[in-house]
Amino acid sequence: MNPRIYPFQSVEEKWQRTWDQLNLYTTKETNKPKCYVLEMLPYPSGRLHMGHVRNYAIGDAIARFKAAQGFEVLHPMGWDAFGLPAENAAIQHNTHPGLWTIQNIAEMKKQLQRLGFSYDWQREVATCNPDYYGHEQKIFLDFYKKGLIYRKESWVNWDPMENTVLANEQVVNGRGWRSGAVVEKRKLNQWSIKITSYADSLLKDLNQLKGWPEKVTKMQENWIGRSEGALVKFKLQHDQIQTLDVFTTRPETLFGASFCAISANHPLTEQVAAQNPDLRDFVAECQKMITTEEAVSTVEKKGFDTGLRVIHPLDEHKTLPVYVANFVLMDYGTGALFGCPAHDERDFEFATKYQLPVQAVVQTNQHLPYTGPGLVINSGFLNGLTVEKAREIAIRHLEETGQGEGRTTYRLRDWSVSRQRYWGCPIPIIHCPSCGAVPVSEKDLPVILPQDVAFDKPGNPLDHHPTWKHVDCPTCGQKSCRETDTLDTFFESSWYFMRYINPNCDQPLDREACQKWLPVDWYIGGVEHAVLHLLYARFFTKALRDCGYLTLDEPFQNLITQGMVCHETYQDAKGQWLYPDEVTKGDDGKPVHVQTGEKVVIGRAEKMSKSKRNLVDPQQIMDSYGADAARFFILSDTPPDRDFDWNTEALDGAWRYLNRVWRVIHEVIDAPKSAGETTLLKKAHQYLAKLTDAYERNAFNKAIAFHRELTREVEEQGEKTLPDQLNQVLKILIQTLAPIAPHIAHELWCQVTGDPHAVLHHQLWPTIDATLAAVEEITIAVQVNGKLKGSFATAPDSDTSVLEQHALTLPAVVEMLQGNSPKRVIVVPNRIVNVVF
Ligand code: ANZ
Ligand code: ZN
Repeated sequence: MNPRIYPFQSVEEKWQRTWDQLNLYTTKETNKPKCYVLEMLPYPSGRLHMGHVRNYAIGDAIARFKAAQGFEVLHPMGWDAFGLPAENAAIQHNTHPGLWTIQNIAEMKKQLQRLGFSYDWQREVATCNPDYYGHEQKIFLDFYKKGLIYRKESWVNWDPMENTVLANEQVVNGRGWRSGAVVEKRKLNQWSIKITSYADSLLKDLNQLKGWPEKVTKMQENWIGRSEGALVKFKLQHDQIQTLDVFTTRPETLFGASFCAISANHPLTEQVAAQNPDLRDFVAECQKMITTEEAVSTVEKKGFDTGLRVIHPLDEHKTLPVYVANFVLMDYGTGALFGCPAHDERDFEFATKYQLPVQAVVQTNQHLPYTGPGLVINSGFLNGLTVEKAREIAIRHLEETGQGEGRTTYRLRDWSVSRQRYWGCPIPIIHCPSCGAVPVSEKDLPVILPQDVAFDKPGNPLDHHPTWKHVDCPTCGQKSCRETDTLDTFFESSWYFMRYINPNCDQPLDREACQKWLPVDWYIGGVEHAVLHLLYARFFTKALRDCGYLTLDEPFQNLITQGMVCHETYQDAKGQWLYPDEVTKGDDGKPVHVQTGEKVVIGRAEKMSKSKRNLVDPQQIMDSYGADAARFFILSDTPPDRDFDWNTEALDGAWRYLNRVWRVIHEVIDAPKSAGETTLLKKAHQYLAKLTDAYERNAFNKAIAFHRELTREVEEQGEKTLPDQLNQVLKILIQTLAPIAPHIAHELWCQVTGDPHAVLHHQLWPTIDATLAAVEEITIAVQVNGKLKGSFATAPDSDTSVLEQHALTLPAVVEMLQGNSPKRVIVVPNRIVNVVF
């Protein structure tokens, strides 16, 4: 064996086998502090993609670093195994969704193991297993008994390609999030979860999530969409007992109201439509439309005058027309509004179209519609007040006169969980002709999916199954039917991380163990889950808490949303997308097709996707460079939360670097020792301090850069350094590489320690020797507009942002800025900060 070339195949295979035999990553019950590191569980599509590799490389680096720091780490993995692709595959390849899924899991598990991630495989969970979804059915029943689940006929988003209902969250720009098909509206009986009853605590508790990226908490805040305002009751002119209730955020503009508008699905609309065929046509037209807010906001505003009039609550001599309008959502507020064209753009557009009055009630010298602050005018007792004050007074007046009240509304909708699909968790309900919807008895759980299903016609195979759904009512014994809807697969992913804690528990959750292990300390996954999965999982935690399973409010303490893995795109002359390995450099250095030699057009880097073929298969990388190089590469150069641009040179570079570490360590161990005093040990502790800090902040790209520098120092000074000092240095070098490249690190560890059975994973992180790590301080001069104003001492090579921060807090600088922010701050590293304002 040539010791100068790192034999990654044999080394990686050897250690993976050994780790497995030692059960090295099995979490034990110890007295060590706990650390739960979790990566979002994958859908078993069949093969890992680079996004997975990045996600799990980040998680594994954290898990290994925490273990080295003395934590008892829980690091599980599982499969989000229900869902539509399995059914589609079954239809296309004439196989069974379950079989397809199991095969995919086996394939992907092999790949994960080949990457050497430190998962505790004994806790593996596949959500399509009755062992899992049976407990989920119990949770469903618990929620049902708590009144958190209900069934109602409602308008739903129907994906005509997937033949199923979609949640609002799954409609993107009016299309199905997965199929891309234009979504239609249908009226169906649906099971829904009352996530709205937790709207307030889901919003308030965002404050607790200090370890989450701000952009994610912001997205959730917007999604929950709390609006404060009032409910106003307008009396109908023809029937003054009935009122039309509207929700408004701007009750202070009531004197500027010139119409009311109601949804096409409002009960009042139905009343009028019963006698008005034209209105019926208009309603039908509205119902075809997609009613997600984004769709509604862009559609042309249309209305239909019902002929009804309502009495103005603050001026009984005034009446307003009532329109049915296509922009009024039935499931927001009360499904009705009053329009104030002078101060709302949409109302203005509507009023212009239907020639309704535009009366300004907030003073402005800008043109209408004006939506800013100001003093109220043309509004009787509200005149002269600020908008905020007038709002308060208007609400008090409405309350005192019994015409309304203060009201808070949320944009968040209840979560509709019914799916008309086979490959999902059966909803444990039986429909009895006399008793209605009856929960399946707990002793009859799990309700297991039948194996023998056919996909030969559209619709739900569970519904077509000859026997499965026919059962007797648990209450009265009458012939009844099982619910044939299955649950949205987001249901499974809302609680899997609690099941890992004790996957064999005979209850859904092991209360005591959850008490110990939750919350998850680090959760890593894609930002595309910012509002769906992450909101549902938060809701589940609170609902399960209220069902007595847990005592905690929030499931995920720290969240890392990793950026996408991007690659440039290639197209041939005909516009066909090409795979990266179909492209090479021609004689003139320009890109050409490998086979035809034809010219290739390079497009900018975009998220790797099948459709654009800008993919690199992780398997190929593992085969040609090894797991460590793949992991090292995907963590270098870019912080975890940024998009990662593929760079083949950097991949080669990662591989070459690991070889270099290998060679350098061998060379210095083997060198004849004519050693003396060097600065290497001091340097090593200085780098150890920087590396530790980088790992603490999950700045793996920084850690890698520091590691490269430390290797260079070892290369330069290693052979001249005293053996026992050198030994310490090499250990630091190896241990600080281990979270990212654990195989080579373990092998080198055995060589440096001379113990072929040493287990690096059991080694604690090296302790920083503060005296050795101490760096002389340097002085940074601080100028304001080019004049010297002071100075401060700091460590050499401090970040520019650190220097800038420090300079801006100097009293002399604060005084000169007087609370203004500087125009520019120029930092010359290690020397000077110049503040310009
Ligand atoms: C009168 C008014 C005057 C309004 C004004 C705005 C400006 P946010 O802030 O998003 O909560 N609205 C109420 N219910 C609605 C529904 N079901 N569908 C569509 N729009 C509805 O929006 C609240 C505002 O949206 C409410 O305040 C109402 O119009 C409208 F100068 O009431 B406003
Ligand atoms: Zn019955």
